Amino acid sequence: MNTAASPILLGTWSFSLAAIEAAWPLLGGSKDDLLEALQAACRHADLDPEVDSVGFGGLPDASGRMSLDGGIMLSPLQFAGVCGLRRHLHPVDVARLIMERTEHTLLCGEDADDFADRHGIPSADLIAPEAEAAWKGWRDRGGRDVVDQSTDAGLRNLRPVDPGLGTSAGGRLFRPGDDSETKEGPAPVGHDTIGVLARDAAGTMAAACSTSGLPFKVPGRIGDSPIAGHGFFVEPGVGQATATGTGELISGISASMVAVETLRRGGSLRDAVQETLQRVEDLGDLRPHHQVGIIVMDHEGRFATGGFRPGFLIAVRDAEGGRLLEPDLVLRPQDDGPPESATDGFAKSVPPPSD
Ligand code: SD4
Repeated sequence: MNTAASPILLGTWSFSLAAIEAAWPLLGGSKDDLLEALQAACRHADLDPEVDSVGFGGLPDASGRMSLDGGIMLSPLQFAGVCGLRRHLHPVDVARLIMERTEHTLLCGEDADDFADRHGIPSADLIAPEAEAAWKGWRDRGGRDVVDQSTDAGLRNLRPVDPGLGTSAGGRLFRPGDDSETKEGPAPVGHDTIGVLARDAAGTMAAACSTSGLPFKVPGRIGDSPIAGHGFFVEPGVGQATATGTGELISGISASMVAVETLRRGGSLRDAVQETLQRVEDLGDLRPHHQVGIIVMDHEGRFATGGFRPGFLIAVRDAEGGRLLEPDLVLRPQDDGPPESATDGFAKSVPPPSD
């Protein structure tokens, strides 16, 4: 549990530490500064080819094409998400435009890309050579339906396990088909997003998420990250939250909404984390690769964090500097390390096209 006062930036996973560090100088006293800081943090992760779950370094869908999702939120009256971008690298930039220049809260697909074009956002090549190579490897190993082919496709360890910084794994939480070992053990694989919670010196809160979603997902699949209440939620005067991990589970319980609603009903920050993770547990039918990480902040800038299973890390940047934290609560601490196997898949993907 943290008792930090404002201003503060929190990010999901160790790779977000560099992103929130880059954003920190932008965190001034205006709402515009706050949103700029969130955009800068997400852009930083989007641009990093070493981060294989967000933006340019992210892994494509089953067809070999990238699609990016994201969202931004100041309040239940000021938020927007965008999903399925195929030509624009920074979903949070597009989401902010939707929030500020339309009366809508969610745009998707080609029309969202066209919307970004019309507002002068340059289009970009979204797929890094390494990500394309990973997709080709997956395809060449017969990747088509992870449910049946998790072993053949090299997708044994599907749960994201954050190796922290300074390891050979760098920002890679997801390395499908990569059997290489890090110093800490098998190369971690998984799926993750950058979620950022910001609070400025004036006490204004805002949240954002950016992701490439699940690797090799069924084309058109959308997770939690662009949807308010799921990947992020902000309630001025109460608190805010962001969730990461298996989007289908996060959406199934409206995880960020549950966390903030727990605060609204008088629960503590720890209650909010516990309630959210317990709802995941209560879903039942959980598989070895399932993971949910949650960060909850109250309106005074105090926060608490949790992971359903071990392997989640949180980045903090405040007046004391930047650092990584272990979650305050891990609901299933016994589920340590990557799962031995994942006999059930997570993407139920379609066959990839042949050349
Ligand atoms: C999703 N939750 O699309 C997102 C991305 C992710 O941790 O894996 N985040 O499911």
